[in-house]
Parts: sequence; C-alpha cells; structure tokens
Amino acid sequence: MSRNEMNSTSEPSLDIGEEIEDSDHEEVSDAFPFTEMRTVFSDPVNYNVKHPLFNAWTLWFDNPGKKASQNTWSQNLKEMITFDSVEEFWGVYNNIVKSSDLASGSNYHLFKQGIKPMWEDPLNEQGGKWVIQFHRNKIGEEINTLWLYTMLACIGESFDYPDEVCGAVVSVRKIFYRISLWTRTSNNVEISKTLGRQLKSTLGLANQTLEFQPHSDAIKSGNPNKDRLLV
Ligand code: MGP
Repeated sequence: MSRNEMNSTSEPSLDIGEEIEDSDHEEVSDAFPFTEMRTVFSDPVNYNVKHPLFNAWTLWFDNPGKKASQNTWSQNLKEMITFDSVEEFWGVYNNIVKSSDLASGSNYHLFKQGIKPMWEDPLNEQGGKWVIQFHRNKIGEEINTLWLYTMLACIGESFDYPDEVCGAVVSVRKIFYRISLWTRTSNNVEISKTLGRQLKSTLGLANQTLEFQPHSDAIKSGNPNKDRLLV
C-alpha cells in the first residue's frame, strides 16, 4: 500500500513533497550557527535535515594510566570529535564505549567547542565544578544513564545560566564513578547554587549532596577550603 493510499480517507490524496514546496517555506541555511528553527520539513524532499544545537560541543577522552602530574596531565588528553546537531550527538553516543566499560582512570569530557577541559583554559580558570560521586558497586551501569542525562542537559542548554556551563566530565575510578559539571564562575553563590540544584534534579538525586569545588582549590595543594558550597 502506498503512503497516499494509507493516508486516504475523505481527503483527496496529496503529493506531500509538492504541497510543502509550494508553500511559502523559506530556504534553510546550512551555515552554523543556525538562525532559524529547523524541523524535518525544512528538507521536505529527503527529510534528512539535522537539528542544530545551540552550541557545538567537543568530546575529549583521557586515560592517564599511571598517576599524572599537573605538568604532564594534558598530554594524555585526546580530542575525539566535535558535533553541532542532535543527530550527530546520538551518532557519537551510540558508537563509543559506555562509561561503565571504560578502564579505571579514564574520563570523558564534553565541553563547548573552543573550551579545553582543563583548569588552565581562560573560560575555566575562574570557575569550578559541581561534583557527585557514586560507588561502582551500588550504581553499576546506571552511571551510563546519569552521564547521558548530564550531557543532554548541557547540549540542550537546559540550565538557567547556560553561558555559565563550560562542560561536564564523567570519571571512572577503581571504586567510584564521578560526574562533574564545570562552570565558568566560582564566586557567585546564586548562580553556582542554581546550577548545582538543577544538576541534582536532572539526575534525580534528591537525597544526595553535591559539592562545589573551585578549580583554584584543585590547582593549589594543601587543605581545601572547608566552606565549600553544597546543595
Ligand atoms: P582528577 O582526575 O581530576 O582527580 O585529577 P582524581 O580522580 O581525584 O585523581 P586520580 O588520581 O584518582 O585520577 C588527577 C590529577 O590530574 C590532578 O591531581 C592533576 O595532577 C591532573 N589534572 C587533572 N585536571 C582536571 C587537570 C587540569 O585541568 N589541569 C592540569 N594541569 N592538571 C590536571
């Protein structure tokens, strides 16, 4: 049965492609950043339009293997791929090793294109990260869903201060997994707490406490500030 036959009730059958082409639909630019709303009907002939993200994002990977120092750490950082559409995101996500299958010591870092996943990047250096750790025994493969939700919240710009979000990291360690949301500023309590609460709610972690760690604490050795923000 053809699509027209399937659709035919009391309405006369239409050639859908022609109908949409004849409408006053404007030509869609393929240039990034996209300015107009794109739907499948933006390409009524092939229906293969990609749905743009507000930002392009880069996925990085590192597996230091042995303990890295601050000086050598970035040498193990590999830039994997940059994507700027929903379809490319799923193409990447469905074809890479799951977090739960990564070797201990590994990290995936998803950052806005142009921001390196390091404290030293100018957009990170005044910032910090909201951190939550999970015992591997307790959480198992659920980490994959939590990391997916974290990434979707980032690329979907669903935080109240999207410009404050630099990226997110999932870390695989011997006895725990860790998810971190890296933010641009560490000295604005209102912004930081809002982002922390939203991460907590995105991950459905009402009963757990998230801690904010300014990168300045990580860079300097010694005792961390005891008055860290919690949500
Ligand atoms: P980590 O992986 O963030 O901490 O940093 P973790 O998981 O507590 O430690 P691990 O030993 O279990 O992996 C580990 C080390 O990597 C830090 O102590 C630094 O030496 C180095 N490092 C990590 N980060 C995110 C950076 C960074 O942004 N810049 C530099 N220079 N070094 C970093």
